[in-house]
Amino acid sequence: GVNERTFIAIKPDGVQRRLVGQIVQRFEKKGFKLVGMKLIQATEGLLKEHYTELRSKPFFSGLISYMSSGPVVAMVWQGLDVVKMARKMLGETNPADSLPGTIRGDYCVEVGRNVIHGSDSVESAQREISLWFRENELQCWEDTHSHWIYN
Ligand code: DAT
Ligand code: MG
Repeated sequence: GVNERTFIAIKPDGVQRRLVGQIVQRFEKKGFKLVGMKLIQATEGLLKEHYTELRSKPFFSGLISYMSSGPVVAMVWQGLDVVKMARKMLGETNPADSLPGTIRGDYCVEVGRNVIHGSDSVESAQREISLWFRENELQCWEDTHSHWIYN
């Protein structure tokens, strides 16, 4: 439904490369609603929990050091089918497989520096949102032009 939420994070390379504004603008222009956002230096503990499914992968320790190498912009976006649509906006995990027009297709070249995270299912979105945000950091605000986005 229209109240679906996803967790999006602009990774340390995205922050360093000053891509925050352009990435946020893509989600705003699409019509999604921003309900949470913070700049955070993630601890290794948080990141290991966030990526727990990947803990046996050979790239896991490199992934954790990359993700903890600087602040990330953690966000929660809300809207119809936002989990799936945000994944489409991101592109594929490997930027080389990502079409131009997607965030990874437009802004990066290597899988180990792929600029942005997005939840891969509604269940993982709920898990990741509760891992990164407290309930009182999420805002429920009335979107005064939602009838121009939803009929
Ligand atoms: P995604 O971020 O598209 O959900 P994932 O959950 O499979 O992809 O992996 C999480 C991150 O781990 C990914 O954004 C970049 C890194 N990663 C994945 N596969 C990798 C690989 N083969 N080599 C290096 N890093 C990889
Ligand atoms: Mg993933």
